[in-house]
Amino acid sequence: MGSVAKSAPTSTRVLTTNKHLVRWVEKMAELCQPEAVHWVDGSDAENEWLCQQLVDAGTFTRLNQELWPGCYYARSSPNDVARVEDRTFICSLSKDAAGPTNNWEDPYAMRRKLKALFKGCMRGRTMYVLPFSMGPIGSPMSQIGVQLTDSAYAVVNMRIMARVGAPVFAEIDKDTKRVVPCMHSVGAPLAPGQQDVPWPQNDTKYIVHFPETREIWSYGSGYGGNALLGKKCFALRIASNIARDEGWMAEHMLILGVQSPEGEKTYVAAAFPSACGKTNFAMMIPPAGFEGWRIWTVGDDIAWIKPDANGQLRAINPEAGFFGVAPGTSAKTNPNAMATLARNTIFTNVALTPEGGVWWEGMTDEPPAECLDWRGERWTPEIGKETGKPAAHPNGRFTAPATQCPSIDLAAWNSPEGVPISAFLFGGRRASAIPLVFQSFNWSSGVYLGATMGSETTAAAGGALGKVRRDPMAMLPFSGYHMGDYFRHWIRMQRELTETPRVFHVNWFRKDQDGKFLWPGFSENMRVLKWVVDRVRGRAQGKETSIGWTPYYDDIDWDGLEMSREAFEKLQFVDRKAWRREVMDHEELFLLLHDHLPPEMIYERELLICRL
Ligand code: SAT
Ligand code: MN
Repeated sequence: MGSVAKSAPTSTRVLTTNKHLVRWVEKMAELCQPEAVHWVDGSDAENEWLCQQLVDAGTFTRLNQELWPGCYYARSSPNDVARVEDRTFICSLSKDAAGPTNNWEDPYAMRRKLKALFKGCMRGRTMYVLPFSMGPIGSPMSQIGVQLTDSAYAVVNMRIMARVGAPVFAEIDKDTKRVVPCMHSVGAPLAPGQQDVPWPQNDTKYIVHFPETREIWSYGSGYGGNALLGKKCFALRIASNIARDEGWMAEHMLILGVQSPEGEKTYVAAAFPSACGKTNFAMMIPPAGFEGWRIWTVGDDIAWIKPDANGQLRAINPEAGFFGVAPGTSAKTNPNAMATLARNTIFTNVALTPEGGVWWEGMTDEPPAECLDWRGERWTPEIGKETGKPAAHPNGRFTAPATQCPSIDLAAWNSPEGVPISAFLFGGRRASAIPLVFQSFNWSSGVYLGATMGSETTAAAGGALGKVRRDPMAMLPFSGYHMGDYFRHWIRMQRELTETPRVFHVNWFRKDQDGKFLWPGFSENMRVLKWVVDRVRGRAQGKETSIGWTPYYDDIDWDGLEMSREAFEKLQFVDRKAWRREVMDHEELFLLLHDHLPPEMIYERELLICRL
């Protein structure tokens, strides 16, 4: 990358004419007392300068540029490796508005607490003024935020994950949209002359949302969803509030387009909890037997969905990059992801190889003979076996630009009006009871499917293995208001639509009595997706069962896959006994939410019980 100037940034001058923004920045600088204020223009030169600073500070290691051009490597502090759900707060005026599944504190009390925490918290550091657009700049579906942060790591990651810099300031200067203020500090002020650490953070962490005033305050963490405030904090928790008020939806969903050999394109959005293969599904390459078919990726994590003037739901991906889990990603499981992260990518908490490359569990069949693990300690396959310690943290991540993905639907991804959504898919990781695929009878039974979806906890998530956790629409940690009201909002959306998308439930993870997966998954999921498209287009039969419409064996395209009629029946078996237990489990969630639960959910449950 050549030599990089170490001089001070040129753009410490104010880059906006918006007086409110200037005043707010001044006020916050007064509170946080940074050494310098840097207005982020988003240029390549600025990015290189920031990355060089991170290298000098020991936060970044520049990877071997022959092997990994434009790539950097970071290790977080061991107690700052994931989102912190128990430190995440929704501070609405009333506790009731946040609901029983969110942490709540009185907003006035929380503001006092935050003020004390942020007082002088940026001493000795630079405060970056980072403007970002979630969604294409200028799109009517986009939203704008400004993140003030003392973390250059957050800035360079946000630059990949969102549209940032001068064009966003230009948009702010038009003064046509409300700007969401986002405060972020790692909470590690430096005394004069004090030596910095590679990963500054604070053991006290707060991820706070004020839904009514649309504000985010994040303290103590430099990692992922805690620090890249455009992502979960804005695009889901705050946006879900905006969406409810304005009649649209902010969802934890991937968006993909299915293209037939004839060129027909059908877009679907899908919600799976983490570690259920959302990124793999969004970037799928169709299997043998599906020549001429293509999957186009629009997004892998978040969808903003809105009815257009004709009552058709349209979706945009508000993000500009992928913040994906590295372990398990390989040329076999997801070649498109591997191509995406081959350059201009930031790797966090994976292993560093002696030749200046990265490695993680599952990347190759053969681990490297030797490497440094995510803590920076020497790791060999033998040490790994002895200690049981993986080389990469299970939540090790890559931050990669979406435009580098070979399957990116570039036109759709940049389109201000978004893509038409024809189907919603809900799914989880379920060893038993739940068939490979079934379709809900209608919108409200589809909302019920999403509301009651569950997933077995994985090692990455911690806790008891294999226990089913209810995670409605995969939004449990991300809905910025009461889950019961969130279901009501889903129910109500139908009134805005001339044609409702069809709703499906999928489960790639069903096992037989011996614990063997009944379905090969990955690219073979295309067969299920094709049935979904055929149903949407009115081309495929469905068999009515007590839980919904299921495919007949002959309605699935089996070209290129060995799957007997009997094996398929097993995959699709509706086990009434298991489903009765399932319904009891739904009741538990409903009891928790009962005083805000829309009546449709109760009716749907009753109907399901009758059918069973
Ligand atoms: O750290 S993030 O919230 O961005 C990713 C995740 O936890 O799903
Ligand atoms: Mn996610």
